[in-house]
Amino acid sequence: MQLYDFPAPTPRRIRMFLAEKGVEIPRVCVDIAKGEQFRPAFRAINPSCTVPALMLDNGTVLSEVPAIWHYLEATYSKPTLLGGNPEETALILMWERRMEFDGYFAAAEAFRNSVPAFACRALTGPHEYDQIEAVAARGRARMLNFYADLDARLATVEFVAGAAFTAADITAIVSVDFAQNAVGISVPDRCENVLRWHERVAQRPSYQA
Ligand SMILES: N[C@@H](CCC(=O)N[C@@H](CS)C(=O)NCC(=O)O)C(=O)O
Repeated sequence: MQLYDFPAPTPRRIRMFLAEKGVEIPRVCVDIAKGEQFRPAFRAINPSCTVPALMLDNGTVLSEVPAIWHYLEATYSKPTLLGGNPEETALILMWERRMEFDGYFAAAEAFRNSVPAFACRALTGPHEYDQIEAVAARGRARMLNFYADLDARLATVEFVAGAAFTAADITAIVSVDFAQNAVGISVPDRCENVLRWHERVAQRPSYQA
């Protein structure tokens, strides 16, 4: 197995997942800052031109974070990050998807529609799309709503999907860090539950992945 990787938010979701499981697999850096994702050698591996991608020993390539997570969870079952029974798994998937849709995509809208380096590349992938300033503004507004909604959620539970740390926390913290570091949208001081949760999750060794 090898992981096609880069120090960017989405591959970090896989690195954190692996670190939580205590698993190390060989990594190949695809330098997306230099455009290596568009080179024929990588397109042959992942025509979506994105990282992460996981190549299995038989040559099968998995892209898309949830698909890679499910494979890794089935292969390295402990500790579970996707739940131990159907109800737990469904709840984790529900919360994880909300974190991605409301958090990660909000930060990505704000980032990719405003940074000059992404002119004509407002969406990832092989096709060109113009930036739209109104979408960047909407992404910033959505991110603030995400913080407020996450704060309300974390007022009642310790972790995003309930009592245990799960994949939903990985997507949530990667989204928060992406918004803070790449777009400058910090968690407001009033979102005390988010701040407390962030501090706690940041103490886990996997946070450094
Ligand atoms: N839907 C993909 C998205 C992956 C993605 O957006 N990766 C970014 C890095 S964070 C990327 O490869 N960007 C390449 C580019 O900007 O051209 C997944 O869930 O794995």
